Amino acid sequence: MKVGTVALIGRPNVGKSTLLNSLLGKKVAIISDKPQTTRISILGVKTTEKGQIVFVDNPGIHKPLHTLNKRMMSFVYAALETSDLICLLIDATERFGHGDEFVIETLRKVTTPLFLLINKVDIVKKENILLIIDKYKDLLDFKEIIPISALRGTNLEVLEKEIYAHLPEGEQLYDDETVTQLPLRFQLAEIIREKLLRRVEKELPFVTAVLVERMEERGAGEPAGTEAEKTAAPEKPGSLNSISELSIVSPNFASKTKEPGIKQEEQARNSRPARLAGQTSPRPAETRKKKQRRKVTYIGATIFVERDNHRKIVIGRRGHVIKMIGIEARREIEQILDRKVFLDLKVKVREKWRDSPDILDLIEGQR
Ligand SMILES: Nc1nc2c(ncn2[C@@H]2O[C@H](COP(=O)(O)OP(=O)(O)OP(=O)(O)O)[C@@H](O)[C@H]2O)c(=O)[nH]1
Ligand SMILES: [Mg+2]
Repeated sequence: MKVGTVALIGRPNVGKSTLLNSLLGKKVAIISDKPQTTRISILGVKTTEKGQIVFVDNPGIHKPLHTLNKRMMSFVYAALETSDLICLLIDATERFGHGDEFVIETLRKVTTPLFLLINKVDIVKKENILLIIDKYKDLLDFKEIIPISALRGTNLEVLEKEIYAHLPEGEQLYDDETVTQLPLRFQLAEIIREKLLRRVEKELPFVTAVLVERMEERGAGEPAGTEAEKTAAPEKPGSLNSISELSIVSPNFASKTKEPGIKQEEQARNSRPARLAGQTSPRPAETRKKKQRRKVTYIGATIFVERDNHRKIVIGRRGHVIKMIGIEARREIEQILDRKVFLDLKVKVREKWRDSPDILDLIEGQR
């Protein structure tokens, strides 16, 4: 068996998380067109008849200004130290600049075998790829230089073959079924953050964080999210109920079916036949089943921002933005949990949370 850890490294937005998901054939990491989406190292295990590759997606390499960013970079440094192979991803559509020099300098100190992956070749001309190869080939001691498209899956088989060729022999580190080790709570917070990143611009992506504070099962008799319920069970930030831990062992973000639109969903809910007068009551077992089906998972999450004007942007005019984030996140979460979800999103201002260890600890505590 060939077994080893492969770190995906590179500047923000080059496509590391897209590559992780494509290699695994599953959505494990969230993706956005904004830089600094990934904030921690994310493991993705791929087991084949040849062996087991543990891919480690990482935050993008950047000069850290805040405590958050310093913590992000510490994941990168740890990954560089503990990997058997490093894949440096670059974006074929971007010109070489200071950020790339910083990456090269960071990697100069590392002795681990190194591949160069030229990503996004689906949207550049062949001549440009040759120019990039020419620019990079002598900058570091690359064992392989492979043009890929993480999005389209181009050349990923070649990449995997070359990775196996460079990995040591060893015992499997994880069982065959393991894909990632992310706790459910972290995944859910990330899904919410992904939908949020889609809807905000400028500095907003950098100043937002998501904390899933509560998650519990609620029955049909106690409608989810009412004020009465909230007062009955006071919020305990950082605490979670049992369900979060037992829901998913091997998380699968991948969509199973095409979701019905909101309208269809609402129609379905409204079209439940009302019991006619004189109709006999259902038998107890049936009632239990029905109740089970009607149970919802309540998820209470907080979106942190740094200023009140950020809060207004995230909420949007008449709550439009937060509503759309909520709808999109809830749909994906319902697919993962395979049950109805009530998603309760709040937006809180915490000045300078990016430099507040208590908030950073809470957010990191989700993983
Ligand atoms: N055309 C094209 N776009 C890609 C490709 N790979 C990634 N992208 C896009 O590039 C953007 C960034 O992708 P991510 O996977 O989030 O990048 P990342 O390197 O993980 O970014 P950070 O987490 O911020 O460091 C997204 O809009 C992706 O859709 C590719 O092969 N081709
Ligand atoms: Mg990423």
